[in-house]
Amino acid sequence: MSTNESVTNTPERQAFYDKIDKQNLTPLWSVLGELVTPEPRSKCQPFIWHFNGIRTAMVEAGGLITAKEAERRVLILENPGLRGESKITTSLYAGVQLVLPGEVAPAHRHTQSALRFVLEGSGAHTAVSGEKTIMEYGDFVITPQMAWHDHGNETTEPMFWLDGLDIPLVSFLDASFAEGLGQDEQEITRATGQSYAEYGHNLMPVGASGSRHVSPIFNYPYEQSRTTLEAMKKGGDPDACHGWKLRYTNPLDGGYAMPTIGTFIQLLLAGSSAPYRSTDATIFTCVEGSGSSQVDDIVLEWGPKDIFVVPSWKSVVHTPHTESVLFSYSDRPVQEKLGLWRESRGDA
Ligand code: GTQ
Repeated sequence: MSTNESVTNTPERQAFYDKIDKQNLTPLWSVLGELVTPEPRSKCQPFIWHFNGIRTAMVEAGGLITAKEAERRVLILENPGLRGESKITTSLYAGVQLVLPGEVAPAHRHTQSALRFVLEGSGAHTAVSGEKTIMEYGDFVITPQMAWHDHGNETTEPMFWLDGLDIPLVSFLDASFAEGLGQDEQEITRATGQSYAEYGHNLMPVGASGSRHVSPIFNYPYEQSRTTLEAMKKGGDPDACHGWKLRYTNPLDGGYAMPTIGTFIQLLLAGSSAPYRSTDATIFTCVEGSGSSQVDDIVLEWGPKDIFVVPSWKSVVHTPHTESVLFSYSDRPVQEKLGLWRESRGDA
């Protein structure tokens, strides 16, 4: 199919366009080339936020507003190509949240799904559907859609984490519902760690009938992820593009842990990976190590807790300076469900 970039205008055509405009009609041939592009054409840009800069701003925010007043004290990471839209990629949101010692972020729930990836602090908690989980560096925590959740910090250190939500996806579909509980903290009805005890060890309660949309595990501890990566490293050669890369799964069906957001953790050795691109724009954060990632001709230099974006269909080459661990998330489960996801390895 031709991609109709430039249909010439004539006075007759323009007069026709102006006339039908009053009927809320518009000619496809003027816009076809922009609508149906030969390849993804995204406003999303490759970009990196260094944690130090975010942290300084967050600490300043901590002096300006409490978690309670803000409801969530978060600074949104806005992609420079998508300013004003509260998006880090076209379909996903990212923010960094701070909960100071003694604070509570009050209980609410919404149709948007959230992930937390812990960047700094140890021992603060989030409560989800009646169960608390204690959060440690590198833990991946899920807040399923419409699950009541509140966050608290009973430690003496501030707690920072990366929030990843499907806010743009849900608003694209006009499917946002939200409500507050009307009290700071929800009632706790289950023991801390209960979900992981029941579902996190290759066993599950017989007759379990949880939602298959989302994993019944809501904290995937880093200690476990790291151990698995190390075992993979001992067990075989790395993938040329990804090193040793793991997908977080829902133990009920082996699918993604969350319905709308795919989450991954990978171990890369020093040296350059083979070029890779895929249609799921991906948000990365470095857990251990340091290095650079080249996206087209832009070089993003990262160290621990830095957060960077690789847009859809842009080729990326990772070059860790030392052995490194990256956590990442994207809308891949959605694209796969819709038959849209594509990847290409190497220079193809
Ligand atoms: O912690 O519930 O970054 O509702 C944005 C919206 C965090 C949360 C965000 C939210 C939350």
